[in-house]
Amino acid sequence: MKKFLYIFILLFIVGWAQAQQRVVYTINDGWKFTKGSPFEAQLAGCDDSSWETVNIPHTWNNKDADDETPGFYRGPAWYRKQLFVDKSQEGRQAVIYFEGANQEVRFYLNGQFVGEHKGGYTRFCFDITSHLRYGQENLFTIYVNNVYNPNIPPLSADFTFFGGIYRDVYLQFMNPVHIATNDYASSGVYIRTPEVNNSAASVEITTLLTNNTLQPAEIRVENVICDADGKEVKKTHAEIKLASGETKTDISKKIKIDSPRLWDIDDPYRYMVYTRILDKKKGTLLDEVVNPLGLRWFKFDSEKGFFLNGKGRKLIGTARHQDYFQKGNALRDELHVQDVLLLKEMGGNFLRVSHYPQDPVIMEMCDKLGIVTSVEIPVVNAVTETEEFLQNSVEMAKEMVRQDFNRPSVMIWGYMNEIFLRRPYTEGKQLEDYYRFTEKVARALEATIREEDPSRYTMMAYHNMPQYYEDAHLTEIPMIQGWNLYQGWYEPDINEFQRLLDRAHKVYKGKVLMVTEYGPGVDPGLHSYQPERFDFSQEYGLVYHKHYLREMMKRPFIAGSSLWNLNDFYSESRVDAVPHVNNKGVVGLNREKKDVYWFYKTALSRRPILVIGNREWKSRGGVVNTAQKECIQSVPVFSNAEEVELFVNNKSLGKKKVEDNYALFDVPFVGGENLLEAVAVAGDSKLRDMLRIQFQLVGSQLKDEAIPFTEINVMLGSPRYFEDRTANVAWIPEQEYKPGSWGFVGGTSYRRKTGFGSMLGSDIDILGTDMNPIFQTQRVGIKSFKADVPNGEYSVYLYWAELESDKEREALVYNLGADSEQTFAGNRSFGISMNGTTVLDDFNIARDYGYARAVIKKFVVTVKDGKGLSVDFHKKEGEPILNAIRIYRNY
Ligand code: GCB
Ligand code: CA
Repeated sequence: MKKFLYIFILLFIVGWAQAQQRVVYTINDGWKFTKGSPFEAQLAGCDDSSWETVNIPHTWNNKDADDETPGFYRGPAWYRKQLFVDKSQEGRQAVIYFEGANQEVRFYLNGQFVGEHKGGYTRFCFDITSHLRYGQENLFTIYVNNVYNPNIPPLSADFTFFGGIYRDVYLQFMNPVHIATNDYASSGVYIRTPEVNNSAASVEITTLLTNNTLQPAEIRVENVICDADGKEVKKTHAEIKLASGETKTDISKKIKIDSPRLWDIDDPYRYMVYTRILDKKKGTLLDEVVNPLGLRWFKFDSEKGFFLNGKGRKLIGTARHQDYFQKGNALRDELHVQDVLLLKEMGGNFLRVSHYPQDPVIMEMCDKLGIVTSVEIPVVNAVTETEEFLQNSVEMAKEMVRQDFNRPSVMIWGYMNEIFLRRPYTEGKQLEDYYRFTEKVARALEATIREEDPSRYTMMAYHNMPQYYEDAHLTEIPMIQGWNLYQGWYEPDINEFQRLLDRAHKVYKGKVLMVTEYGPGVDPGLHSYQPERFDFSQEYGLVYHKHYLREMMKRPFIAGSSLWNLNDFYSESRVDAVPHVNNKGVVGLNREKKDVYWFYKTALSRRPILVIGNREWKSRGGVVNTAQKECIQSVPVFSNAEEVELFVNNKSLGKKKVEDNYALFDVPFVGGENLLEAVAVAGDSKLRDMLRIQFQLVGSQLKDEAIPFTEINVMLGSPRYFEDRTANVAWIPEQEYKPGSWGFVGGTSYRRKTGFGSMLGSDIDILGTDMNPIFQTQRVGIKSFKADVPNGEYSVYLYWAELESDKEREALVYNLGADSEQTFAGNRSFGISMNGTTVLDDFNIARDYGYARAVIKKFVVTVKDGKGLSVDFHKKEGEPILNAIRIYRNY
């Protein structure tokens, strides 16, 4: 009786389990983690009690990105977890599925090696059926390393290679007779649309089927195409016999859909395809997989650009890195979702998913929102001349294509970004061989992708050294040429941009052209009314983007563009206004919107827009320059209305015509709070925007009682304004001293030489501060800094950093040819006196602090007898310097 009951229960459980569908859930939480290689970490005996506990998505480099030490941990690490697996899953197929881990993974289950994967940006999975213990705890151990491996791309790149399991991990359980999971971690279903037009579409569905039981299986395969409301539109079926252990392909051809609703940028309509397999006799459902189906046709034309469903559409959008403030690459899904929403809100219709395949959620969102995409594998900067490198690259290309095969948004597959940026040789036979090998890799990738998916286009992105790519025949190979252009940034002449476009159009006749990258660095805290390249100001950002957008729009042969970049991102070896961060994003690492974001949104969006720019500049400052004791500074108001009116503290400044997406108003700011209010009419809608700004007014006559002196914060050698957002201090540019006022006496602005021309100040990372900008510019040869402040006691802070090193400055790798030269300042030493009292006699910054380190000295000075303050510099050796000064009134 007891035995009977037992069998009954067992039958019940097995029967229930078999009727069950796929079960998929994440196993992200509570992993034990350690860097390094502990002894036998995959075995139960290894003591992990002292390891950290972490959740996936996880990277071990997120803190490295924000600390001062150059470099980041590139080495091995281990994750371990005991995980109870339900008894009810026994007898089913079990798979562990990774959305991505950087960069090499070895997976062990209950002490046994299960499988490995190479490459940090594609998905992969392992069958764990035979290793699992059901109704018990199982020891999952995962070895991951992000060590440089010459055979795994990328070898080098302008982004940080965050190590870890930085995307979700899942367990999947399914019937042993199922839709295959082992085809490059794809869905096992490949949907093609050989013909689509307005009246009809034909669909072809290929399904990989696996029988992992010991018996033959007779199954029925069904594809049900449903519309977005879930109503059945078409259904196919086939009957198939699978021998034990066999995998077979079922192809359902010529499924016709009449009057299809198309997938388009403005109406990204998706059908869904339910692929099911059923037990032929019993009719029970064995397995089911769902895929999106977008019906669209598209083409790229070398003269007229891009066409979607027969309509010409200029593709305008961004590239995107998977970074977030202090998280590195370990982002939860919502953060990915937010990025595609930001792009859509900006009016973008194109995403260059670069430089690597990204989280599935990104692709889902692009499908959903009508964003055309190009996805690429991370073969960046250079190749290694080995068969293994070539093979790994080809494998990555297959993974990429198969994993996102069914995405209606994907129209381009990319490979190789600026592959000759880091050529290991510059001439001779070695260079010749290197070119030949790179060409071989390119041809292998092109052939692989075209064979895998002839329905899409291929693309490669070049940097502005066309000769290299021509010499290696790389300009001929892909269907689309992508150009990464930075004229007016790395190269001085912004007008060279359109000349290069016209050249490419002429020289590469018949090739489709896209601008795959362009953009200047912008620090939201920096502003300038004399914007110039490399100043990282919001204003230069506008100058640059305005020019590029205008020139691209004029040229129908430019099929599209992806500005660099949607968001700021971490690049450990980079030194810009913010250390280790590439700040070419139109939004910041925390997704704060810069003025250039509003510019694009206004230019691209069809909805009425009115936004007062400089939104994030909450503490501003400036010197009185009107008789009414105000300071006039310009503020952009972004709008697609014809004209806008701006009120400042309830007074109208009149109406202004909008040109190039914004109107620039000269705003008279008063000290303290200012209320800006913009109004405009666009079509039927009345638009209004408001902004409050704190303004720190500095008198031009410091003894002026109408503006009592409290403090001034001045950056020397610079026309830039900088907002210290931590302490809400407004830094203002220097001026020359005039009696009664304040300013420098003598000297010149420091400019660093770059490969082409020079830049204002330096872009080296200043150690010991989080306010690089106030140390990156300086006045060289300064004689005095005078301020005719009233009598009282003052704190005087002097700011320095030695910007000139005695070592040849390491060429900034990613400066695209703008190699820097660093000259030695010589032995710089000078004296300083305050109102005649010597405070330092032999001040040698390099000697006492070294190169590129922030030095701040605070002095307390009493000003008497109406003499004001004079800080005087006395030359001993080399030229005296000063980077910034803060004068703060104590009493
Ligand atoms: C490029 C690279 C990209 C860099 C960018 C830059 O051309 O393709 O990876 O981040 O330039 O900012 O220099
Ligand atoms: Ca995810």
